[in-house]
Amino acid sequence: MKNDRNRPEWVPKDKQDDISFTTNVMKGIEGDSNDGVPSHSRKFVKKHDRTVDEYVSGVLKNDRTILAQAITLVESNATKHLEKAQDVINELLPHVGKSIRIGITGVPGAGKSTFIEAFGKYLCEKGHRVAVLAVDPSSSVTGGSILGDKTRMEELSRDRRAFVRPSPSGGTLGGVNRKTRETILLCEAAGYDVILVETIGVGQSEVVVRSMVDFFLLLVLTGAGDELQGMKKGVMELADALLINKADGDNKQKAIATQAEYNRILHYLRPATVGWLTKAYTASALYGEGMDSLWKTILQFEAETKNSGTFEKRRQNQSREWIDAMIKDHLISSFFSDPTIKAKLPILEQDVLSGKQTVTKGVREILNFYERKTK
Ligand SMILES: Nc1nc2c(ncn2[C@@H]2O[C@H](COP(=O)(O)OP(=O)(O)O)[C@@H](O)[C@H]2O)c(=O)[nH]1
Ligand SMILES: [Mg+2]
Repeated sequence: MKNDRNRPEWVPKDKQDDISFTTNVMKGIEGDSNDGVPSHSRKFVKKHDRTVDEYVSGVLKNDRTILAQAITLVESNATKHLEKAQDVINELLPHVGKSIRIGITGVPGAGKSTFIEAFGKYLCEKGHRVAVLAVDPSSSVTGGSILGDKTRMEELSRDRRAFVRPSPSGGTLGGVNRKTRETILLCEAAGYDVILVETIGVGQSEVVVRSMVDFFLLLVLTGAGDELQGMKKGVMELADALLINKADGDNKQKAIATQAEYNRILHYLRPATVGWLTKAYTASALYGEGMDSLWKTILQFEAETKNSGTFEKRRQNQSREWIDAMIKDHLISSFFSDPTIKAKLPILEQDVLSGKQTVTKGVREILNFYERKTK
C-alpha cells in the first residue's frame, strides 16, 4: 500500500493546505468499512449534500464518517447549513443526554492528552463508548506542537469504541466554542456514553467547559507549593476532582505529599458541586495508574448527585445559560454587523476621542438609533 495521507473529512475544503490543520489521517484499508456500509455506496456523496434523514440515520447507527460530517455541518457558520444542522439535532433530541459529560483542564504539559488516551482506553476496555472532544494545540498562535505533545491520541483514535474529534484551539477559547455543546449532543445520539471535553486553561475556557459538563477534572503537577502561587483559586473552585498526574518513579512520593497539601487547601474552598467534597487524587497517565479509583469517584459522584437532584438541576441550569449565551451572541453579532451601525461607530469613536461627545451619551444615541431601526 502506498503511503497515501489524507486530510480528515472535517477539514474544510479551502483549508486542505492550511498548516493550522496538522492532523493527518492515514488511508484506511481498502474495501468495506468496519461499520458494515460498503465504502462505494458513499463515495459520491459530497459533504453537506446529505439529507437530514441521512445525517440522522447515519449518526444513530454510529457511522463514524457521517458523525464526523454532521459535526462539520454543526460547526459551519453558513446560514444554509445552520438550518439543516438544527433539523438534524432536533430529530436526534430523543436520543441525547444519556452520557456522563466530563470536562478536563490543566496547564499545557500537565498530561491532559496522555491522560485522556489512558482513561479512554481504560473505559473502552470496561465496555464503554468514549467520545473525546480534544484540543489541537498545534494550531494555536504559537504554531507547531509543543515538545512531547500527545495530541494525536493515536491508540485511542484507532479504537472502534472511541471517537476522537480534535478541534483547533486557534481562534477559539482553549479549544471549545459555542458549537461544542451541539457536538456533545451528536456524540450522545451516536451512542457514546462517556464524553470527555478537553480544554487548555486560557481565558475563560474553564468556565465555559464547566457550563457544559457534569463533572470537571483539573489535572495538576507535583510541587503544589510553587504551583499554587500561580494557580487561580477560581479554577480549583470549578473542579469536582484534582488529579495529581505523573505520580510515577521518583515523583511518586512527591505526588502523595502534594495530594495532602491540595486536600488541605480544598478544605477551605467552596465546592463546585453542592453536597460533593472535591478531593485530590494521584495518577500516572503514562503508566495508566489511578484510572480505576478516578472512575469509581466519578461513578460515586454521578450516583450521589442524581440521587439528590443536583445532577438534573445543573443540566437544567446549563440549558438556561445556553439560551442566554445564544441570545447574547445573536444580539451582539446582529448589532455589529448592521451596515448603518458599522458606518456610525467610527464617527462616534472619533467624537468621543476628540471630546465632542461623552461615552454614555454617544452610546445611548447609537443604541436608540438601533432600537428604532429594528422595531
Ligand atoms: N512521567 C510521566 N510523564 C507523563 C505523564 N503524563 C504525561 N507525561 C508526559 O508529559 C508530557 C506532556 O504530556 P501531554 O499529554 O502532551 O500534556 P498536555 O499538554 O496537558 O496535553 C509528555 O511528554 C508526556 O509523555 C505521566 O503520568 N508520567
Ligand atoms: Mg495536549
